[in-house]
Amino acid sequence: MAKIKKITASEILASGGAPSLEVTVMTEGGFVGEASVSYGASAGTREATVLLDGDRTRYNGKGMLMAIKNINDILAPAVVGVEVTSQIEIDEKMIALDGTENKAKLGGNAILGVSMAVARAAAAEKKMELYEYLRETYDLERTSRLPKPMIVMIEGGKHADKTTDLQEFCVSALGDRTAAENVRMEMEIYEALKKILKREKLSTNVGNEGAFAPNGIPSNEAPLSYLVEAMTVAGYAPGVDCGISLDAAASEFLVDKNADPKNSIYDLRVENKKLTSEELIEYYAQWIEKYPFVSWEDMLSEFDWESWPKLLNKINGKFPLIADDLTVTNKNIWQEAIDKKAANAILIKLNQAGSVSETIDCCKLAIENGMWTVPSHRGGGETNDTFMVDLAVAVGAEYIKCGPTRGERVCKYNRLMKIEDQIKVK
Ligand code: 2PG
Ligand code: MG
Repeated sequence: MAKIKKITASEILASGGAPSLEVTVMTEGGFVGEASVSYGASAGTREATVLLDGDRTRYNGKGMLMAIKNINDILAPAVVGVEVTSQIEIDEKMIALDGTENKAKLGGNAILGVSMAVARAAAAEKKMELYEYLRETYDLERTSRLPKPMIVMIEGGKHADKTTDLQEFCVSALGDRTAAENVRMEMEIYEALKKILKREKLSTNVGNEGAFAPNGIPSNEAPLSYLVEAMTVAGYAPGVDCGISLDAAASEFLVDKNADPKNSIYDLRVENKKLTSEELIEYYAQWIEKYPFVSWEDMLSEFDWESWPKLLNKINGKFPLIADDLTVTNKNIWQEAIDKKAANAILIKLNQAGSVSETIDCCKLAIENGMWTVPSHRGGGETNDTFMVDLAVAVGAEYIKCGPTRGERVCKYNRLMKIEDQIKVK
């Protein structure tokens, strides 16, 4: 095959207006792979490090020149000359060069950028679509099922000002429509929701992820009834055609991250309530029978390990409990969560893991356990890269989570629909 000839990296702007990284890999045969890296606003503490310059005179310290230097001086010399299709070997080499638990030395952003761009260059070299190449490289089972959209419709928490405490209220498609029909359904619901928010005299401005972020929303429960109404008004049956997925991102409303997790207190600012873990579980539990849920995510903080199994029990198999900040796309932590029966589905973010191989290893663990994988966008700095969609198709993910508007979000659904068209033609 072909060896890697050249690697370049540069700063680009991510959706939040701060820099991210774009990496280009070129093979000796002249094939090119380009990738850019996203990062979160409500990041889990155990995620792979996003190496930032810290130089306050550039981008308020958020520049990525150090990560670029690490690519140029350390990663590129190690990877240039290696067969471009040796993805696993290349990832292992980069992880070893870093040598830390969380990629603190070279930066998860630097390693992941190279890892993704190598995969794209190899797919180009082999004249394969990225999802096909990933399937082949990681020996993933071929499934004809495409992931369904889990679209953030209302956002709060750290993704917007003065809205809900819970971070995301999503509509998730159900049933067996095509990807294009699922996308259409979701966007019709989004339009219906806009009218409902206007009627409620709430703003239809959007937050980080392009979802509505209405100020002065009366409670954390209000969006649930707005979503059910929007589904009905748009002509879809709640619980049949689509349902609700929540991501509380509860670590963000935990009062004291350093307190003993046994004494966790959660501050629901919108309702002026401070709740213990037990009380928070009861607060959520009232909603279980009332609304058509498809999944819940990070309803408790990433430190509150003891409470997760209690919530999972409470849900009692009605829908999956997804771990995001708790497991940070880390295979070992995910194994621990499975063993402790803390969660039974996992959110997947390439930049939490920091390499393509580790991300797919983590997905494989979910697949082996018959559990959902949900590849996701990031709230803080998303880019126009659509790798997460090809990843979702390759691993046979149940859903992809992303926002409903803004170019860096809709490109994900556009890629999904394109893949569907390609599959139809084949
Ligand atoms: C999440 C994500 C994406 P962030 O918590 O699931 O929606 O947010 O990227 O800010 O961590
Ligand atoms: Mg989350």
